[in-house]
Amino acid sequence: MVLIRSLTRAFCSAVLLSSVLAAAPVHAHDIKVGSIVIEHPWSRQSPMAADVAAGFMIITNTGSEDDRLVRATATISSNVQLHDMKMDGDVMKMVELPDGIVIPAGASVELKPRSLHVMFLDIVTPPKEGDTFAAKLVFEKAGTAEIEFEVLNPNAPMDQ
Ligand SMILES: [Cu+2]
Repeated sequence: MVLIRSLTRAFCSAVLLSSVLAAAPVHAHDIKVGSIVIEHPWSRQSPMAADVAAGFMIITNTGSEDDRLVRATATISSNVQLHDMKMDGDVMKMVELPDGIVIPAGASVELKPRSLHVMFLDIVTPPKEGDTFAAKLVFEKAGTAEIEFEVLNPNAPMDQ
Protein backbone atom coordinates (compact mmCIF):
# COMPACT_ATOMS: atom_id res chain seq x y z
CA MET A 1 0.00 0.00 0.00
CA VAL A 2 2.77 2.37 0.95
CA LEU A 3 4.80 1.19 -2.02
CA ILE A 4 1.90 1.77 -4.38
CA ARG A 5 1.36 5.23 -2.99
CA SER A 6 5.06 6.04 -3.38
CA LEU A 7 5.06 4.84 -6.95
CA THR A 8 1.96 6.86 -7.73
CA ARG A 9 3.50 9.90 -6.13
CA ALA A 10 6.78 9.41 -7.99
CA PHE A 11 4.92 9.05 -11.27
CA CYS A 12 2.77 12.13 -10.71
CA SER A 13 5.79 14.10 -9.54
CA ALA A 14 7.78 13.12 -12.59
CA VAL A 15 5.00 14.28 -14.90
CA LEU A 16 4.62 17.49 -12.95
CA LEU A 17 8.36 18.05 -12.80
CA SER A 18 8.87 17.80 -16.53
CA SER A 19 6.24 20.45 -17.17
CA VAL A 20 7.52 22.69 -14.39
CA LEU A 21 11.13 22.48 -15.54
CA ALA A 22 10.12 23.28 -19.09
CA ALA A 23 7.91 26.20 -18.17
CA ALA A 24 9.41 28.09 -15.27
CA PRO A 25 12.78 28.98 -13.78
CA VAL A 26 13.46 28.14 -10.14
CA HIS A 27 11.86 30.73 -7.84
CA ALA A 28 14.22 33.22 -6.27
CA HIS A 29 13.42 32.02 -2.75
CA ASP A 30 13.97 28.36 -3.54
CA ILE A 31 17.00 26.81 -1.90
CA LYS A 32 19.44 24.75 -3.93
CA VAL A 33 22.12 22.41 -2.68
CA GLY A 34 23.77 20.08 -5.16
CA SER A 35 21.00 18.54 -7.25
CA ILE A 36 18.36 19.22 -4.60
CA VAL A 37 15.89 22.11 -4.81
CA ILE A 38 13.67 22.94 -1.81
CA GLU A 39 10.53 24.99 -2.37
CA HIS A 40 8.40 26.88 0.11
CA PRO A 41 9.28 25.44 3.53
CA TRP A 42 6.34 26.19 5.81
CA SER A 43 5.01 25.31 9.19
CA ARG A 44 2.01 26.56 11.07
CA GLN A 45 1.27 27.83 14.47
CA SER A 46 0.38 24.87 16.66
CA PRO A 47 -3.10 24.95 18.15
CA MET A 48 -3.28 25.35 21.92
CA ALA A 49 0.41 26.22 22.24
CA ALA A 50 1.42 22.61 21.82
CA ASP A 51 5.12 21.87 22.12
CA VAL A 52 5.17 20.15 18.75
CA ALA A 53 4.98 21.43 15.18
CA ALA A 54 5.39 20.02 11.71
CA GLY A 55 7.30 21.34 8.71
CA PHE A 56 6.38 20.95 5.07
CA MET A 57 7.97 21.69 1.68
CA ILE A 58 8.53 20.31 -1.78
CA ILE A 59 11.90 18.67 -2.39
CA THR A 60 13.00 18.08 -5.98
CA ASN A 61 15.97 16.01 -7.08
CA THR A 62 17.19 17.33 -10.44
CA GLY A 63 20.06 14.84 -10.52
CA SER A 64 20.37 11.39 -12.06
CA GLU A 65 20.93 9.56 -8.77
CA ASP A 66 18.49 9.03 -5.91
CA ASP A 67 19.24 11.05 -2.81
CA ARG A 68 17.93 10.80 0.74
CA LEU A 69 16.95 13.31 3.38
CA VAL A 70 18.68 11.71 6.36
CA ARG A 71 18.03 14.19 9.16
CA ALA A 72 17.04 17.71 10.06
CA THR A 73 17.81 20.20 12.78
CA ALA A 74 15.99 23.41 13.72
CA THR A 75 16.46 26.37 16.00
CA ILE A 76 13.08 25.83 17.69
CA SER A 77 13.61 22.19 18.65
CA SER A 78 16.38 19.99 19.98
CA ASN A 79 14.45 16.91 18.89
CA VAL A 80 13.66 16.90 15.16
CA GLN A 81 12.43 13.75 13.45
CA LEU A 82 11.31 12.71 9.98
CA HIS A 83 7.77 11.35 10.01
CA ASP A 84 5.13 9.80 7.80
CA MET A 85 1.46 9.08 8.51
CA LYS A 86 0.07 5.55 8.37
CA MET A 87 -3.35 4.07 8.95
CA ASP A 88 -3.56 1.89 12.06
CA GLY A 89 -7.06 0.44 11.81
CA ASP A 90 -9.26 3.53 11.49
CA VAL A 91 -6.74 5.85 13.05
CA MET A 92 -4.02 7.77 11.27
CA LYS A 93 -0.80 7.68 13.23
CA MET A 94 2.58 9.29 12.87
CA VAL A 95 5.55 7.00 12.38
CA GLU A 96 9.19 7.94 12.57
CA LEU A 97 11.29 7.18 9.50
CA PRO A 98 14.70 6.11 10.86
CA ASP A 99 16.03 5.65 7.31
CA GLY A 100 14.94 9.12 6.23
CA ILE A 101 13.05 10.09 3.08
CA VAL A 102 14.26 9.00 -0.35
CA ILE A 103 14.15 11.69 -3.03
CA PRO A 104 14.19 9.73 -6.30
CA ALA A 105 16.29 10.97 -9.21
CA GLY A 106 14.36 13.39 -11.39
CA ALA A 107 11.37 13.48 -9.07
CA SER A 108 9.73 15.70 -6.45
CA VAL A 109 8.58 14.59 -3.02
CA GLU A 110 6.07 16.78 -1.21
CA LEU A 111 6.09 16.96 2.55
CA LYS A 112 2.53 17.97 3.41
CA PRO A 113 -0.16 17.65 6.06
CA ARG A 114 -1.42 14.07 6.58
CA SER A 115 1.68 12.79 4.82
CA LEU A 116 5.46 13.07 5.06
CA HIS A 117 6.66 15.86 7.35
CA VAL A 118 9.50 17.13 9.48
CA MET A 119 8.47 16.85 13.14
CA PHE A 120 9.67 19.36 15.71
CA LEU A 121 9.32 17.97 19.24
CA ASP A 122 9.96 19.42 22.70
CA ILE A 123 9.57 22.98 21.47
CA VAL A 124 10.27 25.52 24.20
CA THR A 125 8.85 28.59 22.46
CA PRO A 126 6.18 27.61 19.94
CA PRO A 127 6.47 29.65 16.72
CA LYS A 128 3.61 32.01 15.92
CA GLU A 129 2.00 32.98 12.67
CA GLY A 130 4.31 35.36 10.80
CA ASP A 131 7.48 34.03 12.42
CA THR A 132 10.24 32.32 10.55
CA PHE A 133 12.73 29.88 11.98
CA ALA A 134 15.93 28.41 10.61
CA ALA A 135 16.57 24.75 9.96
CA LYS A 136 19.08 22.51 8.27
CA LEU A 137 18.28 19.53 6.12
CA VAL A 138 21.03 16.96 5.65
CA PHE A 139 21.00 14.96 2.43
CA GLU A 140 23.09 11.85 1.89
CA LYS A 141 24.58 13.08 -1.40
CA ALA A 142 23.76 16.76 -1.80
CA GLY A 143 24.94 17.76 1.67
CA THR A 144 23.33 20.30 3.98
CA ALA A 145 20.65 22.80 2.97
CA GLU A 146 20.02 25.80 5.20
CA ILE A 147 16.39 26.82 5.00
CA GLU A 148 13.85 29.03 6.75
CA PHE A 149 10.38 27.85 7.62
CA GLU A 150 7.61 30.38 7.27
CA VAL A 151 4.97 29.98 9.99
CA LEU A 152 1.42 30.22 8.63
CA ASN A 153 -1.96 30.56 10.26
CA PRO A 154 -2.95 27.54 12.36
CA ASN A 155 -5.98 27.16 10.09
CA ALA A 156 -3.91 27.14 6.91
CA PRO A 157 -5.57 24.77 4.46
CA MET A 158 -4.28 21.24 4.53
CA ASP A 159 -3.37 21.38 0.87
CA GLN A 160 -1.57 24.72 0.94
CU1 LIG B 1 4.96 13.80 13.15
